[in-house]
Formats: sequence, structure tokens, C-alpha cells
Amino acid sequence: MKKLKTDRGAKQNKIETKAKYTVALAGNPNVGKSTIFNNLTGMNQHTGNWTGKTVANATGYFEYRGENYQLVDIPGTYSIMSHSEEEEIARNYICFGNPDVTIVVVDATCLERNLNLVLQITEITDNIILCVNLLDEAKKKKITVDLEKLSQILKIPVVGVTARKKKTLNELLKATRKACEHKEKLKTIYQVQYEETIEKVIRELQEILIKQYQIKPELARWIGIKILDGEESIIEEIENQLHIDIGENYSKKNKEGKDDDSNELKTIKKQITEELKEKGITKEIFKEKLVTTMVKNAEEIAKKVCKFENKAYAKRDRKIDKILTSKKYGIPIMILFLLIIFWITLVGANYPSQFLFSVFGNIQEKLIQFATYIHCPEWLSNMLILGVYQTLTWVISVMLPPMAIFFPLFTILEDLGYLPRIAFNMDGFFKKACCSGKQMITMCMGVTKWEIF
Ligand SMILES: Nc1nc2c(ncn2[C@@H]2O[C@H](COP(=O)(O)OP(=O)(O)OP(=O)(O)O)[C@@H](O)[C@H]2O)c(=O)[nH]1
Ligand SMILES: [Mg+2]
Repeated sequence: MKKLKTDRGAKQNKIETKAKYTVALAGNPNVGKSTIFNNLTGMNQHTGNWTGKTVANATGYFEYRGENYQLVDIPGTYSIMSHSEEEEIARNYICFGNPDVTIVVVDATCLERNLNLVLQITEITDNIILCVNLLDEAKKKKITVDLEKLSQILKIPVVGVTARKKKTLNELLKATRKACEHKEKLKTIYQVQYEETIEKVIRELQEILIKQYQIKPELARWIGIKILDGEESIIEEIENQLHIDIGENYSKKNKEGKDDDSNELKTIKKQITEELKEKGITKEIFKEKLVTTMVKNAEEIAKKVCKFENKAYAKRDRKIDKILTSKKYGIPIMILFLLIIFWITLVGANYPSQFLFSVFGNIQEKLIQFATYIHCPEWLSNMLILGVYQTLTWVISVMLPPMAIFFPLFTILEDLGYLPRIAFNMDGFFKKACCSGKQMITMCMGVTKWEIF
């Protein structure tokens, strides 16, 4: 076993030094990115059925048909507009990581919501593969996704997988290889078209960016949109990563406090902002229009490619969801569920605990008898039996049963998809303490561990 591990480590190192291509795994939280990552690299990234498990980029390596690839597992994010640290890590890698190919993983059972991020990424790069995961779940819910049609609409390769089954990833590997080796795109991929007033100003900025900074047209379009969108953290990142002088910060940092007003980009930006304001499009309205158009596009595409054979199933799901996350019943149901779990864990664990105590106690008596029989010195038998053996068996008797009950119960809740609902219910309260509702899950685990002790 040890040798096998060493062999695998040595093989990984060899691939690592020779990796020719870098492939990124991006997507919404909880869509199976880390499951794909683990299956391809043989590594063991944390996976589980709630959002936000991966919080930093993880790198692994794999070999396919004689070529070595570096694979980067990015934290899940709903949007390029980051709201948390892990979303910022994801955004920075998607925007500036410069991988050879970005695989965007989506959940086949809720394609419409996932397409929002896909459309945002198509604004940044055209070397994308769309990986539609959880096809087994979609089949159960009688949802079909027309992958070919989706590929025709978005003009990018689309593959369907069930990440838990390793052999289904072969198509993804094939597509990745093809995309890495033929990077020059002949087709222009799908781009969200905004209303003409917005398109016109985006084009103006795009032309200047291409002329002044020699940036690729599609990236220039995205930067143009972000300049007008005016989200500070992303503008700062564009300035730092691409050395483009957009706001006051760049001038301060790079030109010793001198604000360069002769910069054509800034002049046009000012003019455009004024022009839009005169037309009643403030920064907030501009943002809203971008988001609404994006959501509408995702909705239209999803409508064209998704078929729900069992509408009652989706309706029932939504009904249950409404109850579990409603203001009136959400929290009482959650408290009830948690109390039941804690009760089963604490009361139920007493029986196996007592059983283990009596079994280990009997063995202890036999061990003492044996020590006396072989005339073992008292200090040695006390140290080994009352010191090592008794402490160890007490810990096992107290700790093992509650853990063996709590974790499977929690896994059932996880598989039923209830944990994200708990996070949603608690998000408002946790936000008041500058935290996220997701922390409720770790807090529940913590409470149980504390109760066990
Ligand atoms: N049924 C089924 N479940 C899957 C499949 N792929 C992943 N899962 C499950 O989906 C859950 C989420 O998978 P992860 O790989 O952790 O998802 P992720 O995208 O890395 O999530 P974050 O790190 O939170 O962004 C886990 O419980 C997986 O076991 C699949 O093809 N079918
Ligand atoms: Mg993950």
C-alpha cells in the first residue's frame, strides 16, 4: 500500500513537471467540480452536498493520451460579481488565471440558474467547454437537456457527464484535449446582447481599449462593461492584472499621485457616464439592466433546451422548498429536525456506549487476571491496563457511538438537500454578525461534538 502511494506520488510529480496545458474547473457551488477533479487527478478534495466546500484553488495533474494536464479546482461562485472571499478567488482565476481551457460545470437539474454564470464567462473567454453534470439526477427527475442544441446555441463544446461515474468523464477528456490543441476559434461564441444604448457605449470603450492597450476584442468588450458597471474591486483587479489605467487608484499607485487626465479612456468614460445619466441610466440602473438581460437570456436558452416530462415532480419539489424555507415554518421545522437528530444521537448513543463499556470492562478484568498470573510488576500492569487500555476504551465507548449515529444522520440530511435550506434560513441572522448562513452547518456539527464531550 505504501509503495503504491509512493508510486502514485512519483507519477504525479513527473506529470507536474511536464504539464503542457492548464485546465480550470469553474461553476456554481455544489455542481460536482471537486468530484470531477478527484476522479481525474486521483486526489481527495472535500466534496459534500452543500455549497461552499472548496474555498481555495486546488491544483492537481492528470494524463490523457500521452499529454499531461494541470487541473485547477476553483471555489464555486454564482456570479463574477464576487460577494465573499472564495467568490473573489474564483472570479480572479476565471478572469485573470489565463488557463488554456475553462470547463464550466453546470447542474442539469437547474440549468437555467447555472447558465447565468456561463453567460458571464462567455464574455471573458471563448475557450470554454460546458460540462452538464448530474445527468443521473436529471433522469430521476425526468428532465432532459438537449446537449447538441445547447452547443449550437452557445457555439461551444457541450458534454454531458455523471461525475460520480468515472467512465462518463471520457467525453469530457476528449473535448478538453481538442480544445487545448485547437485554441484558435473560428466561430464567435454566444454573447449576451444588451439594449442598443448600452451596446453603443460598450463598443466605444471596446474600440479605445483595443487601440490603446492592444487587448483582444472579446476581453476589451468585457472590460468595457466592467468599467461602466463600476464595481470597485473588479476594476482594481483589472488595473493590477492588466495594467490599464481606469480609476484614480491606478494613477495614485503607479504615477506617484498624479492623476492622468490626458488618458483617452478616462475622458471617454466620463463622457459616457454623463451621457447615460442624461438618458436616465444611473450606475444602479445600468447594473440592473445588465443583470436582467443576462437572466432573460439564460431563461430563453434553458427553455429551448430543457424538457420537464414530470412537471408535477418539479411542482412538488418547489412546494416542499417553499415550506422548508418559509418565514413561518422554516425555522420551527429546522429546530425540530435538529432536536430529533440531537436526541437520537445523545439518547440513542447511551445503549451502544453501555454495551461497549461492559465488553471492554470484562476484557479489562481478564487482562488484570492475566497480569497477576504472569507475575507482571504492579507498576507495569497499572500503566498498561489502567493507564493505556482503560483510557483508550473509555474514549472509544463515549465517542464512537454518538459519532456513528450523528454523521450518518447528517449525511441523510445532506443527501436530501436539507443542509442548504438550513443555510438559507439562517443567512439573515448570521449576516447580522457579518457571517454567512453556511456557517450554521459547521456550527451544528460543533454543538454535537461539544455535547458528546
Ligand atoms: N447523483 C450525483 N451526485 C453527484 C454527481 N456529481 C457530484 N455529485 C454530488 O454532488 C455533491 C457536490 O459535489 P462537489 O464535487 O463537492 O461540488 P463542488 O462543485 O465542488 O461544490 P463547491 O466546492 O461547494 O463549489 C456531492 O455530494 C457529490 O457527491 C453526479 O454526477 N451525480
Ligand atoms: Mg468543490
